[in-house]
Amino acid sequence: MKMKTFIADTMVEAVDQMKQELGEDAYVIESEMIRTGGFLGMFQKNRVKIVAGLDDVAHRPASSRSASTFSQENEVVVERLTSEVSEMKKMIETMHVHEKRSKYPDVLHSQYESLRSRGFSDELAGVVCDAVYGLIKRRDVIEDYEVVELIGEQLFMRYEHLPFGNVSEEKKYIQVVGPTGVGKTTTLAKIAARFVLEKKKKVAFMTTDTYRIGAIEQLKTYAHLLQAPVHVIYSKEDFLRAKEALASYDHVFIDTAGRNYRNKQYVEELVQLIERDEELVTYGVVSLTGKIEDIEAAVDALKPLQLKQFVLTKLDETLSYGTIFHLLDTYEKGIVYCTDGQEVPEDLYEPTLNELIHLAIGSEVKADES
Ligand SMILES: Nc1nc2c(ncn2[C@@H]2O[C@H](COP(=O)(O)OP(=O)(O)OP(=O)(O)O)[C@@H](O)[C@H]2O)c(=O)[nH]1
Ligand SMILES: [Mg+2]
Repeated sequence: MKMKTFIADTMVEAVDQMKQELGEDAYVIESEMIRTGGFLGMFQKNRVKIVAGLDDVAHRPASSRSASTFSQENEVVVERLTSEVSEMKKMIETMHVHEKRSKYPDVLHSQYESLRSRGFSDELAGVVCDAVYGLIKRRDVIEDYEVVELIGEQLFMRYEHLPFGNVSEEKKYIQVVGPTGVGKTTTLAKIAARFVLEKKKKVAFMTTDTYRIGAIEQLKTYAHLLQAPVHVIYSKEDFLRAKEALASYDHVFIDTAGRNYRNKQYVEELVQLIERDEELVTYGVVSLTGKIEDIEAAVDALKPLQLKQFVLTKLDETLSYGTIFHLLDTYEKGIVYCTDGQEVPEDLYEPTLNELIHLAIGSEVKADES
């Protein structure tokens, strides 16, 4: 490699000199401003100094490098540049997110991160923290607990119009639907037991789960403890007959099979089997241990069943409580029950919004007196 230094009044002149002397392949390795001339340090002039370089390979006559060597070299360069550009894009995106959130003071930023770690989406955590930021930005000092309380208040205001608890006691038929293994049968047994033990109701069961081996036996075990009859429904006619037979009962709890409801046919079968009327209420059962995308896909598929509210299960197995608020945001339906264990009927409760917020952020909301 050949190297040479050029000094000129401007960068453009220095580069011109370099190209005249070393040719078009020469390039600038480094450049700096220097001061030259003058007298005793006075009247000095700013000039540009560049160190130019010229690779030996560029000196060789073109014929000595084959076309294929050129194209191979070009490919390597293009590949390197593409990967560098994509790295830079990623860095810029990360910087954007960071810049967006770092507008928060530290005390709020750490709560934003805490919401994210509990399963709140970027978007929801951002909306809530933006609102809190609006409230605190003129304050010089703010404590952690105050920020947490303000977040709680924001969540409360956002969802207070939705129904929490308040199972539809006026409905005779109470149906649960949801993906496989979320806890439908166990939860139905818990609810039915509460109706018998606390509300002194006369209850019965129906099940459309004729797919899973042992499903009917599982329900019969619970029904036996409550001395309640179980009707197995294979067809719409079975359903109508069972309805007649159970005319004198206060409530009939309808269990359904857990299936991959992304398959529309399964949803249609269920719609056909259990005739919808004013006396029927359907609750969607969602396990909080599920991935949010899977939960959304299942709930979307269940739309024809007109879910009234959600039952949230397995709260004892996760800390991802952000999923609860994601559901409230996306579907605008409240939560009728939560379950937090396998014990029937103990591990079931009708939540208030305040309790759910407390679970998620560890703060009570003063505004909620309910
Ligand atoms: N830890 C925990 N386990 C639960 C809870 N609710 C249900 N389970 C357990 O989850 C498992 C599945 O419960 P099931 O009631 O059979 O679920 P399912 O939705 O009826 O299942 P399929 O009918 O097969 O779709 C059982 O072992 C239950 O004991 C809960 O709140 N917490
Ligand atoms: Mg079941």
